[in-house]
This record gives sequence, structure tokens and C-alpha cells, in this order.
Amino acid sequence: MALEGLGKSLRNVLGRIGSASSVDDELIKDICKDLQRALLEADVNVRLVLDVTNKVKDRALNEPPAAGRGMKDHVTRIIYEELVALVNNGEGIALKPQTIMMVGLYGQGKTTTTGKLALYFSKKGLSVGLIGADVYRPAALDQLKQLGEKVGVEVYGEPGQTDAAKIVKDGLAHFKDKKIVIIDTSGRHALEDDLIDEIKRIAEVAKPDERLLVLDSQVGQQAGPQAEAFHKAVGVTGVILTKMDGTAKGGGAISAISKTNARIVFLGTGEHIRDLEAFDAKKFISRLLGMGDLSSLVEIASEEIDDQEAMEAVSRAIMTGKFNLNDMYYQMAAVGKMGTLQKLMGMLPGMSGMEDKIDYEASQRKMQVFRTIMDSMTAQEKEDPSIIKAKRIERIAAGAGVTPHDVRELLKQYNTTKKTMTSFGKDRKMRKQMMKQMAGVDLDSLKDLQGSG
Ligand SMILES: Nc1nc2c(ncn2[C@@H]2O[C@H](COP(=O)(O)OP(=O)(O)OP(=O)(O)O)[C@@H](O)[C@H]2O)c(=O)[nH]1
Ligand SMILES: [Mg+2]
Repeated sequence: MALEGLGKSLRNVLGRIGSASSVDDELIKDICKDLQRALLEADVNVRLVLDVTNKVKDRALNEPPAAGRGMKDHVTRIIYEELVALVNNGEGIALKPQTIMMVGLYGQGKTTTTGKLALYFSKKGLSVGLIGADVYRPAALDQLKQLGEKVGVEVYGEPGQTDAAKIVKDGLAHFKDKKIVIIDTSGRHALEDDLIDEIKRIAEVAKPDERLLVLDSQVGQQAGPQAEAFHKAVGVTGVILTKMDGTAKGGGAISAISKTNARIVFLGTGEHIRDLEAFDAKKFISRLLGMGDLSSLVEIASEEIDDQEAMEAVSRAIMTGKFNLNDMYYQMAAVGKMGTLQKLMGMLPGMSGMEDKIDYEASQRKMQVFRTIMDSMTAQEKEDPSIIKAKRIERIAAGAGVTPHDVRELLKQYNTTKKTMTSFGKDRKMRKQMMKQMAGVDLDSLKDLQGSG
């Protein structure tokens, strides 16, 4: 996952708050410095970084915590809110009839994402037509046609035509009955005048409702000037960050949004046609921060965990064999909210019947205790609870105001759950099928798993 580095350093910042004996002005200033470093390392533009950290500092030092909320929770929540504000610039793409134009430099993922969007809108029940207006690269139309075929969407193109605006004009007439028309345009290595002229002319002909800038998340600080130039030419309304499955630092892309004043609308998370996620700032930041770490944000987390996400968390644990305390906490929150894990358990071969053994109320009560205990642990301990030795158990218990028995119980439950989770992953056939399902995981697709398992 991209932004792994950023996520890790942000989680360390929160970990510092969690393990501090008390939150005073000194700590807040220190934390803000750490936060600054984390964002700068991820390539976020300096001005933005200072903006965010000054806001955090100002609020943390001056705003009193809400009634019943401790200082740790308060500061954690402020950081979360300010990070959400950093990437949040408005609503997603509306599900209404519209024309969408894709722009971006060479190889950023325009054509691939055009195909992904076609699937996205078709799945929502809207008819889609695609226009291939890349007259620059000979194979571009074929590439788009292949994608169209995959998702059952018609592609309009005029092989040999060199006037992109004319193709668009004809294509729009051809697709006058389609609800959604998406225009794929050509890219270049650099921002040359003729590229800018071409997309300007296309925009004049098509008058697209959305002008989406497709941006490779690996692009660093150059993302800013790129975004600015496209914005000047056509008025960018939204940004799609692609290749989020890579190892990008991501901060450059985040900085780019502030140059266009547009919002991030989708994330590309792989080469497959299904690898597209509607962007949700709160979910994105919650995930980056590692839900479970954010004990103060449990309410937010459980509001926002949907079926899909809980499933993904479970699948991820099964697939990778990696499962830490935060994951368990996150999953418990999901179970408490909607019995998602129960559904999943019921569908996995060998696990049906297991759902009856889950006591949801008891699990809710336990969560309260676990939350307090986890607050007294360091980030490392949550990452790898096996490093917690007897002496630390006593300390953690004392810090959390519970008995050592409670701490041991948390660790025991963690070990059992981990064993269950990772034992699936050892079954090769199972793993392969899981892998296949993961991109577009939904309840129906998981039913197939049961049938063949
Ligand atoms: N891993 C990964 N690869 C992606 C993603 N999106 C696109 N790609 C890959 O990036 C490469 C370029 O994608 P295209 O869609 O052809 O990019 P483009 O912007 O249309 O390129 P030009 O038309 O040449 O300007 C292809 O190999 C895609 O498979 C993504 O989200 N993740
Ligand atoms: Mg292309």
C-alpha cells in the first residue's frame, strides 16, 4: 500500500500521545514537530505542512476538550480532523447524467481509469459511452476498446483522425442517449503547448461537467506545477490518484489538490479494472492512522466501517498472515457494529457454526476494557504483543486501572484470533481464491467461496 511510510510515522505520533503519562504544552509542541517531520518526509508541500501543524498546535493548546473526553483523546481527534481537512475538498462524483473528461500527463493512468470508471458507473445502473480522443498514441484506441469490451461498454473512436475535438464532437452526438460519457485524452511527457491547446479545444466542444486530473501517486513535488497547468487550461474539478497500490510517498499528490482547489474523487489501487475506490477523506485518514490506534475515534471508526471495509480487513489479515492488536480491535468494532465478521465466518468453509459462539454484548463490554488497556500500551507493543513480558503486563494494568488478569485476557484473545485468521492463509487453494475475490470483495462473491471450499 502506498503511503505506508506516512501511515507508520503518523501512527508513531499518535503512539507517543497514547503512551505519554500526561499531555502538557511541552508534549503538544513536540508532537507537532513529529507531525511536521512525518508530513515533510512524505513529500507534502512545506506550506501545507506548516498550515496543518500550526492549526493542530493552536487548537490543542487553546481548545478545551469536550466534556468527558481526556486530553489524549482530544489531541488525537484534533490531529485526525486536521488531516481529514487537508485531503477533503468536497463531495465525490454525483451519480447523475454527465460528461467527464480525463486529463493528465503521459502514463499516469488515464485510459485504465477511464475503463474503471465505465465499470463503476455501469454497476450503479447508469448507461456509459467512452470516447477515445487520444490521437497521439497509435495503440490508444485499441487499449480503450479492450477495456470497453471487458466491461461491456461501447467505445467511440475514429481511427486515423488527427483532430481530437472532432472525434469528441462526433462521439457526443453518437452517445446522445447515454447517461455518462467519458472522454479519454492523450498524454505527453511534458506540459507542451500543443497538449494544452488540444485539451482546451476538447473542453470547449464537450463542455464536460467534470474535468478529472489523473495523477500517479508516485509523482512527488512536480505534481503541484502539473496540477496548476492543467487547472489553468481546463479548470480541474477533481483529482484521481492512481497506483496507490505502489510504494508512493503520496504527499506530492496531496499537495497537488491544494493547487487546483479540486477534490480527490477516486483512488486507483491496482492494474485490474475493479481496482478503483471512491475517495472518502475520513475513511482514508482513519485507515492511514490505523483505526485501532485511535481509541478516541472509535465512534467515528464504527460509524465508518462498512461491510466492504471490514471484509477487506479480515481478508488482508488472512492473506498476509499479519495481524496485530489494532487489527483485532478494528475487527471487534466492525463486529459490534453490524455483525460483519459473523457473516464472513458463516460463509467460510469450516467456520460455519462459529458465528453462534460469538457473544456480541460481551464483546462490546470487553471492547471498553480493551480500549483502556491498549491506551496504556506502546505502538510497538500493539504491533507485536509477543514482546509484552510479565513485568510490562503489571505496568500496563496499573496504567489502565485494570487487573493483570484483564491484560492477559486481551493477549489471550489476540493469540486465539490471530491463529484462526492466519490458519486460513496457510491453505493455498483458499488463499488463491481469497486473492481473486479481494479486489471487489462483496458478500455475494464470498458466497462463491463457500460453494467451492
Ligand atoms: N499498479 C497500478 N497500475 C496502474 C494503475 N492505474 C494505471 N496503471 C498502469 O499504468 C500504466 C499506464 O496506464 P494508462 O492508463 O495507459 O495511462 P495513460 O495516462 O492513459 O497513458 P498515456 O495514454 O500513454 O498518456 C499501465 O500499465 C496501467 O496498467 C493503478 O492504480 N495501479
Ligand atoms: Mg492513455
